[in-house]
Amino acid sequence: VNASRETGAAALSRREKIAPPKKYGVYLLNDDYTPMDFVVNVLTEIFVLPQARAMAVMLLVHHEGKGLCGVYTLDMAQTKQQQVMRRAKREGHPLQCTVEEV
Ligand code: TYC
Repeated sequence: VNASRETGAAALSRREKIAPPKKYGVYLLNDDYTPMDFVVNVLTEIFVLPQARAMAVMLLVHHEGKGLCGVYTLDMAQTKQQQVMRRAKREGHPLQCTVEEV
């Protein structure tokens, strides 16, 4: 965007015209088989939630069917989703994770 290394007013006014990157929510979906402690570990380790928040999100998904884990750029959201799905698959759990534009 600023490849010409322009500075000052020209660069600033150009930056002001760049739309902020779209944001994407990563959601966990409920199922009847994935253990609660596995979900809590996913939330603390992949989404870096404190233990109490991880427990709250896990229970919300358990009761409501779906819950927001975090909001990221598309790239980061897809990476988190991939990390969740790979870990679940590796451990033999059917946990599903979706990415949606916020
Ligand atoms: N419903 C699961 C159980 O009772 C727990 C669970 C919570 C599973 C959240 C998935 O995204 C999920 N063991």
